[in-house]
Amino acid sequence: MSEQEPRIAELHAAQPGDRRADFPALDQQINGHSLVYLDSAASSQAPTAVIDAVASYQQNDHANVHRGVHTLSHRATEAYEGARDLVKSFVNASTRSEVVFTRGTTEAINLVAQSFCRPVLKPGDRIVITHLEHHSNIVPWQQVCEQTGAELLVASIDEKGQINIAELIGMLDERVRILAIAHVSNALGSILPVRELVEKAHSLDIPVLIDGAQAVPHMPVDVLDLDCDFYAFSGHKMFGPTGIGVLYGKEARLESMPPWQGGGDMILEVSFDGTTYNELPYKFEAGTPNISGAIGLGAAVRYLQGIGMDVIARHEQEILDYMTSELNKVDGMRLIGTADEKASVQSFLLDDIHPHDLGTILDHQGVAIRTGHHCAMPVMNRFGIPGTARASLALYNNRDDIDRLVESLNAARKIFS
Ligand code: 7TS
Repeated sequence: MSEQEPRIAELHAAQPGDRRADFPALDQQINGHSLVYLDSAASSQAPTAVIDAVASYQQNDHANVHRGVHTLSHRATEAYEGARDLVKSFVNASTRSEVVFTRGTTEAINLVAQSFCRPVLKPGDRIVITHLEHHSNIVPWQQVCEQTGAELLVASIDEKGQINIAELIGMLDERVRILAIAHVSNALGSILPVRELVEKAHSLDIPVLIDGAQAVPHMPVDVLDLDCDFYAFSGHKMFGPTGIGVLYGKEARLESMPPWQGGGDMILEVSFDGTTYNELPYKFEAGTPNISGAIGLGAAVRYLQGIGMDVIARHEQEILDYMTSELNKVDGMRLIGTADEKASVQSFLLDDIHPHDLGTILDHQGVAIRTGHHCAMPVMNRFGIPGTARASLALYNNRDDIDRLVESLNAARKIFS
């Protein structure tokens, strides 16, 4: 064997798709069939590296952070803050103080709505979003508009599920206090031209929040390059634990914001005459944080960096293209979400089979998809449908998974014909 060969073998083993063995939950039978997991947009499975990191912390190092002089507290603090450093490098933030741990994307967006927007919004001000947002990037803005008298403007989408960019840009003027947009739509898979939109918004001094929940697990994300003011994402969609997520915010923006929640850890000094607040990012992390969740998220970041986000994006694009062409061959198929730029998600309807019935039949064959409105009811209204079936991909999916999906869809057609 030449010296080259083991290295080539190693590189080959590192390709996504072959990574199924890293994810113990994928190795099981569901209703007598090997599991095909196509619901990663809702929540992805965790690799052994993440499961072990969380277990090792719980077994050996658990204590509260930032407050103990004893060894376990030091270890817990080091691991928790180490995870912040990993996230910082993963999204290319400028400093670790720009990485705020939250419960997830939802909490991150609520934090911005309540701390960044609410104190300054007044009647006549505007917030701009798009028609394809997840409820998490709609409802917090509706609430803050109700609280302040500001107005919510919604940029429309076309039949393919692409935003009408000219219309959106036309909405941006001196009345707009924030533009809040998804990076990737969870219901349609459309990739939004976020960099271009940030540039346009910034030329009018409008800050931009990007909901990156469906982007971060699937493609390289560089917040410095995007130049966005805020970027939100969730650990459980990127192979980490639930209950942990991140708000990235530009330091100057975060500095200018009052704390959102009060309690331990977010203060420097408390007396009944008044309280002074801690520095960033702790100002926004009141109470004992999700320590094991952050450590698991750090392990997920390490895992993703070990493969490379470029490699993952290329792999998923290939599987997505294959899935699209194979689904198009199924009689009675109607794809919902056919944007030119897409990632990782395909919604569809099959004949007039109710999506829930379809999901149940697929589950009987070991194929896990999500059905319903996907927390994007306005998208469903736009297409005049109550819901869809949705197959969503992650780095561990391969062509065999798509073949199994198509087989089970054809079997479902037979049952209903
Ligand atoms: N934003 C987007 C684009 C999402 O896809 C989701 C979750 C959220 C925000 C909320 O994330 P959380 O972690 O705070 O709950 N999307 C989905 C989904 O598509 N199916 O289940 C959850």
